[in-house]
Amino acid sequence: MGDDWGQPDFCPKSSQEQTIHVGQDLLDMDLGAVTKHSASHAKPNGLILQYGTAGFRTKAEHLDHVMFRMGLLAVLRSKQTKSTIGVMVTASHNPEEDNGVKLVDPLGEMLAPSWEEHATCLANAEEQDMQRVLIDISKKEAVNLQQDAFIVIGRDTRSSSEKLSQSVIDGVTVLGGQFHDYGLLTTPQLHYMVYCRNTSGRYGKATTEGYYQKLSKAFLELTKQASCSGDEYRSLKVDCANGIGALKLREMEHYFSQGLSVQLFNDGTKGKLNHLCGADFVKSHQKPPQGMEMKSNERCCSFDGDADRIVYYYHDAHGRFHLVDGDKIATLISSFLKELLLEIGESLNFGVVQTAYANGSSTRYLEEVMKVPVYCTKTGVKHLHHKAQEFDIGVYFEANGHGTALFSTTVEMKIKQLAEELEDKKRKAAKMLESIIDLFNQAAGDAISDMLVIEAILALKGLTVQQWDALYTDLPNRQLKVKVADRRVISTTDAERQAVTPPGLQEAINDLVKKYKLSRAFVRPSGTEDVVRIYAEADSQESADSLAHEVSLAVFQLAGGIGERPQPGF
Ligand code: NG1
Ligand code: ZN
Repeated sequence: MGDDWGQPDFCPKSSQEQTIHVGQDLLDMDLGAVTKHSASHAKPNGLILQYGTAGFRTKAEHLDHVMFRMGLLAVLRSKQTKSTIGVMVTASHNPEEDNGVKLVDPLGEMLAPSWEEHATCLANAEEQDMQRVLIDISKKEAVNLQQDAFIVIGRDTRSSSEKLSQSVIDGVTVLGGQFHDYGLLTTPQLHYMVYCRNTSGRYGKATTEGYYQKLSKAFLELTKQASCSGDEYRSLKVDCANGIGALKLREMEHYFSQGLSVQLFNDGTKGKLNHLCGADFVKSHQKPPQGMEMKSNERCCSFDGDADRIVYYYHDAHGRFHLVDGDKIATLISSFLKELLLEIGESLNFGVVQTAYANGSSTRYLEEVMKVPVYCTKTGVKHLHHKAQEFDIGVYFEANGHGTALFSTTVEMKIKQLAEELEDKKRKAAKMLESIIDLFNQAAGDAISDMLVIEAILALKGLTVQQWDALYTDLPNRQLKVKVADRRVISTTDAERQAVTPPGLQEAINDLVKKYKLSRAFVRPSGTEDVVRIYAEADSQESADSLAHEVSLAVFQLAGGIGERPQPGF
């Protein structure tokens, strides 16, 4: 997303020129009250925001009106779907000064694309157009305004989050919606709550207690089957990015402490949120977070600021840092699930979903060694999630550590049945599968749930982090950012692997890629920052760095770079 100051060009203009005929049910919406309350959540003049990869995200001080309006929108969405809708106030791995908001759809999924457009429209409407936009949305989506609405709200630990979530509540109540404010939650916990509430508790109990119990029970069921019980496998250092993950992991740890002991770092007691720590820092700088004491070969992991991403890492005996990212997590999980399926003699439709950022070695390993079909989607978990839903079992991960596994209802039922019917080794495998299904957060990628899944698999397989890391060797890679006047000049195709505009850019990238061995490069406009992202990989770090730099120069030149020309060196 990122922000912009100028004229909105997102909303259809047609209805501005039309006379609006308002039906009686639309008048049931207390538009007068909306206007009155909206005035106390005024939109900064000329500010334009877009509902991007992860909702709205920008400086917290610019978000009050967006929060109020997302409260309104959540009520309309809830009325339309006749379901509970979630609103999460967070800016994930962004700096402490930022904040953001996203809506969670009935099955814990990201908001449907047509509603993302409504969100953008509503957020950018001038005060005098608010009523019209609300009526437009209600008409277009055939919202029955008589329907009840229920909204659940969660927030991260940012100092701005509490006040902003109050603005959401203001929006919800002014349209007559009921709500439950969970207060501090990780993003995936809020997704879980929404999912539980809309499936009449079948997925679990919609409380933090219910979440802790469901996951811990599944984790302990699994790990009690592990033959190696040495401490070596059962303690883990966790960098919590000074965020919500620390609070929630503290609350939860005694539920699973029989199976795993966690040592928390960057727990928010001193450091600043996401500053020199957290999953995003570790992944993008390829170095350990500040404030973590790492001994050689010790297994460590980092959450991001809202605990929906996780990456692992360790120092080897020579002090070299090794990152074990989302691609390796997907590989570990896939191989474990495939083994269990083989054991119980079931061949199911199994697929792995990645994005263009997945390391080339991981794709090759999955396809050629593990013989698993791999699919590539656009960046942003909603794309991966939707693709993964097409399979009986779909595992999806972004390289940055955001992901989970999804199991179709039919598969879940079948596994439950097999766990009762089968005997001996097969029964054991089916039981394990049953527990691991419960351990995944199927509503969204979840650092806590993924951590427990990984820890269980490592314990069951008797694998060290080094052995896991040795599954394949990552191709050296580099990610860079370039500032341009308007990043929308870059459009892409083929799951963002090819640039369509500006003219000449893809040709330039193709020529540069040809200069290096085992190389690949692509560029795309970020959905969360006002930058163009560059990705390059090649046979050596030097080549990957050099290719990334050359591509960034091409972007700077052909896509309207601003500020200083990109310099070599990192
Ligand atoms: P953008 O800023 O669109 O690249 C980043 C991540 C996404 C996703 C979103 C939401 C990379 C390269 N991009 O999106 O994968 O996680 O943030 O948090 O990691
Ligand atoms: Zn996050």
